[in-house]
Amino acid sequence: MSSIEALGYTPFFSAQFELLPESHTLRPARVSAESHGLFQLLGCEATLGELSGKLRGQLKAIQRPVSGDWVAVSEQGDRATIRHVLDRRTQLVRRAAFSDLPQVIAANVDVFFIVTSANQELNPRRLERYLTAVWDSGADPVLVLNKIDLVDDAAALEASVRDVAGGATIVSVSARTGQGMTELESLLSPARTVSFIGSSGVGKSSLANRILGQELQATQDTSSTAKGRHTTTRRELMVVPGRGVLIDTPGMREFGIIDDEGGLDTAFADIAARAQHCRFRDCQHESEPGCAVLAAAETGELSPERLTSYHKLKREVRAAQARQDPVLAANVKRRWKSINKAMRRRSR
Ligand SMILES: Nc1nc2c(ncn2[C@@H]2O[C@H](COP(=O)(O)OP(=O)(O)O)[C@@H](O)[C@H]2O)c(=O)[nH]1
Ligand SMILES: [Mg+2]
Ligand SMILES: [Zn+2]
Repeated sequence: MSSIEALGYTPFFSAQFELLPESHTLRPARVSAESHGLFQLLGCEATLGELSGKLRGQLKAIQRPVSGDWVAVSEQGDRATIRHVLDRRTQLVRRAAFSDLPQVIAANVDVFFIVTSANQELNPRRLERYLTAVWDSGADPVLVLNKIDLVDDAAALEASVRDVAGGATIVSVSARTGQGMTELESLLSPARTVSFIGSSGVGKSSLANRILGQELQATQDTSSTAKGRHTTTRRELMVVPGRGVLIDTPGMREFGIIDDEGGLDTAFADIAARAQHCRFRDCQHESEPGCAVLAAAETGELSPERLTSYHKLKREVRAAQARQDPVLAANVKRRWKSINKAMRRRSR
């Protein structure tokens, strides 16, 4: 495997690159971090790049390169000019806390490890939110329950999130003792990009460090309080030799759902499956007669909290769509991909 392939340069990207009219004068590179309009690059000679003037004028905010993006650059020594941003295979989008605008957290991630801390109260509602966003992104989610060294019954904990997880794999680990790390690491593979998301202090950087086998990421010891302190200041992309690519994201206080309904229907595949038996095709499962979803909530087959959470996220998606940037319409393809995934899962 060449070094650029080890960075995750698959035919999806090389095919796009080779179709660029001036591809013989350019090189592919992967963005590992971004700060104030300067992009850290891997895979080419230059280590830092800037957008070409033309791109600066053309790109919508959501199209600007982020950690994980593949770009085509021309180089002048250690500096590069980014001439093209290759189409993303996946993108994780959230609604930014203050501006309300869509913000891409990471691009071209294959698997998101959604990390929660086993000792803080596990919040199923937050997990549903992350799962929705990850299914929307086009990547696969894995639920990671970290810090199991601090709990007595890890199996009970896993059982408590199984309904919420749906089709997602659940892995219990401890970044401190290394317990469960073999299972987590078995999900890595060369040329595949994985990333950790979750609230601050759940142990994302500690897990990344474990995998890398060295202290590349800043973590901070915060004594015995459940809440660790936020120490990651920017996203970073790292190659784990022979085992793929890893992107660490900063902790996010809020994760506003912005995007399609495909992710929601995948994260709530249990509700989507029942909805097929509602009397009305466009049933909103609020108060309609013959609603199979409400019936399931009444019998306790479906937890009322989960239904409430579904409604809440759905409203959030609607509100976001009403303000939506037209560029997001490009996500239609990904939405169908994730709906198809849900269908496959349901029919299994
Ligand atoms: N007991 C215990 N503490 C952990 C574990 N993983 C991380 N921590 C601690 O939790 C705090 C936050 O970890 P960090 O990796 O910086 O979290 P991040 O904000 O998600 O990147 C630090 O004090 C870590 O030492 C674990 O598995 N067990
Ligand atoms: Mg961190
Ligand atoms: Zn219904």
